[in-house]
Amino acid sequence: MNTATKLSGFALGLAAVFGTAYGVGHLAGPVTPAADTRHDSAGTHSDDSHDGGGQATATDHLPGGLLVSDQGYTLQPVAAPTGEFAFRITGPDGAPVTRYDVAHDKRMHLIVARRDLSGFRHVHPELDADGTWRVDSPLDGPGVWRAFADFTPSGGEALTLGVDVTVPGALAPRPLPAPATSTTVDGYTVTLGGTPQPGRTSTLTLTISRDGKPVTDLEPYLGAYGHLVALRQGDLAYLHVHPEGVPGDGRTPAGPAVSFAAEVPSTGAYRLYLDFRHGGAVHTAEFTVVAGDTAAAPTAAATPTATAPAAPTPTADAGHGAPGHGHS
Ligand SMILES: [Cu+2]
Repeated sequence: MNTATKLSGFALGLAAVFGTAYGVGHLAGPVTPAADTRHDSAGTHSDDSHDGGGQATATDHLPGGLLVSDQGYTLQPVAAPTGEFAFRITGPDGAPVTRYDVAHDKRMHLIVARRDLSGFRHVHPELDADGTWRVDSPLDGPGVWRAFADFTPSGGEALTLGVDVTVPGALAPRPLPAPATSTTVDGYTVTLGGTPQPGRTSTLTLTISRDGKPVTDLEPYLGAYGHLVALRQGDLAYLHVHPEGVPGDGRTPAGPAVSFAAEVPSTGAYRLYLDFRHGGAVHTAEFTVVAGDTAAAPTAAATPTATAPAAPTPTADAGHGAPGHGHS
């Protein structure tokens, strides 16, 4: 088993993810901002001018997933047969990207969630020769979905692009569930220890049990004992956080606890999604957490979809007549 290579790749991925998600350049060591990459238009990047060591841009301070196009790469959903979801990534030259680096065992991670933070899925599409990614649609029902493509183009750095996709039909918006430190999924109980703090690294520890017994034989999933995605309420900023320790490194237990180093970019409510593998299946445990000022704690009334069920933004209709809206 090529542990050194996997570990190295994992560490590189980790640095890239953290750099992208949190804008903490010091974690990304070799990544240095390059003045010419402030321009995202095609043509400012040539394949031989970047070795993957650094394509920092003015958007580096943003969390991932907020942009449909960044650093010359654009996420484009394409028409697909019923039951399938398909998309392309076009590169700085405008052509679909066909070469990707493997990160966390896969060349493409597709994460979807509705705008109300329900319906989370994490799937792995297959790449056609022409650069189209296809997968059985994870868009499980009507609503406005955010689809995140988390990938590393060969010769580039890790990126997470996001795009809204609407599935027509009657929408039953879900209020954000209240913050909790314990949840159940598929017969497992998962507890959350730790609280994310804006702007600094916090340890989040998720502990898994079943029938009252700690689970100590978690199975590696994508090279780790757990994958944690956090989405910020309000804009679905995407934070992909990875566990401390790697299966097989001689010091990382296979449960019941999996710890993550997480840093959230702001106060506010976040939905955490923990993917873990046990019994030959992947399970997803979800939590709502509030970072920083607890006055920002979510309530049903504060949930965007509660005031505008058919729109992804709370003031799309009411705002025009509201005092101080600023149409002058
Ligand atoms: Cu994945």
